[in-house]
Amino acid sequence: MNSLPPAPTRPRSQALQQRAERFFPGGVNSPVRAFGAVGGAPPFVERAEGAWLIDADGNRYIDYFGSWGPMILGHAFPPVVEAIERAARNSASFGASTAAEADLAERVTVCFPAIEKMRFVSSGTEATMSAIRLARAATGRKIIVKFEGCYHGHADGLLVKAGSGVATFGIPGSAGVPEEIARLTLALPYNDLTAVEAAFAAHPGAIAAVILEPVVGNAGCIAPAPGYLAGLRAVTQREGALLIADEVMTGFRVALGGALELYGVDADLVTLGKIVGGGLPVGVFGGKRAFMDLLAPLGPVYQAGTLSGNPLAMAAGIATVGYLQTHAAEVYPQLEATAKAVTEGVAAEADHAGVPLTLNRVGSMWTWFFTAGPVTDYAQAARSDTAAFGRFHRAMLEQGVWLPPSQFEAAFLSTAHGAQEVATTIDAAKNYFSAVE
Ligand code: KE4
Repeated sequence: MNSLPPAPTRPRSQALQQRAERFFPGGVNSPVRAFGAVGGAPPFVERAEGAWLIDADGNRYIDYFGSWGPMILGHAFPPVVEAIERAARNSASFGASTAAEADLAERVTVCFPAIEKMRFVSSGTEATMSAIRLARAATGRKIIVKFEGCYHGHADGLLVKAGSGVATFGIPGSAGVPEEIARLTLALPYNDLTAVEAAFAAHPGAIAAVILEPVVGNAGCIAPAPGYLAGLRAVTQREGALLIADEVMTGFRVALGGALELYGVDADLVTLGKIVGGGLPVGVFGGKRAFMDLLAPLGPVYQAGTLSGNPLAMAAGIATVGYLQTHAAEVYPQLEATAKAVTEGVAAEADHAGVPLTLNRVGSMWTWFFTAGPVTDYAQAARSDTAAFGRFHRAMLEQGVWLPPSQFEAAFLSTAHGAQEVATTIDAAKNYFSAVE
């Protein structure tokens, strides 16, 4: 049994939370950080190194969300830190073109051949929002198809829930989203090609694009069913709609070339984020040259951004993607082996305790669903016992293992996670599940 850290005390985090609540709704700058889905008080992070987060009270945690994906090489990875430091000495931003933008773009297009041309933006939301505008311009159509459980950022047209019937229009998924905008989006069940066929039959010649997470991370991790991605590609090509692969989370994660490489499928437009910026704000939307050249200043589709292609973000992206490219042969097998060991080790402890748990994993992204499974779409994921997940999350955090604070999020690990982290995590799970037996 590995020695586990004593349960942490967090007086400074509590004081920082109170101060933060004076300035930010819920004390956070992104809702999931407030721990609303799991309960308990979120620690405030002061610094991080490798696989470990250190909070404001000096407590250490194994990090299994990695800034929600970007930190695939671990925190404060020296080549990335040094690249940012070097770039910062030349000023943080110019608002003019730099060589570094094409340096990163060259790497992106090698990894994602579907991306013949691209544009950098500063978030995944900007990337998907812009890709949808481009798809509507390219097709002259208005309707967008998305899938329940897939999250593509918080642009109005993507905060949409499924309507009453499969082919009926969406309803606002957030206050402030006008129903007129929600009605332009259809939200269909994932992994169901008949639902997609029905939508195209109900709206012939009106669907501009189908956007999806090729491996879902935002319902928890859900893999595409065999043939699903190829089926979507065939239907969209037949119907003259664009297929947008939202690889913000999966890009460089499930393979160097993302899900498109892993499953051998193509897409008309691809969005990237997270890892491509190495932890700094970068989003990418790109694809076939004919579509991308519709963008200003060449074409009629307007899109812009003050900090797009920011030199510090480019430096972090080049260092991160560059390292992944030159070390792919060992990085991805290592991530696979570490993720297999820790996820199956924890699942075995749950099984031994008779706790229903379904493990969905693709490479180094995964979710332990607290339900008997299978989990192949959002409706099945939603059957999970979220209270049980909350208890698990809090117990693991108390033992120095920081999981993503929601049943409906994917966990990630990095090249900095090794045998010690795996053993400590499994021991913490064993402690928890043996207590609930
Ligand atoms: P951002 O605007 O948060 O950079 O990216 C939006 C986005 C787009 N597409 C996919 C597939 C994504 O996963 C995301 C953002 N992911 C969430 C995590 N589930 C970000 C974490 C947060 O909202 O704080």
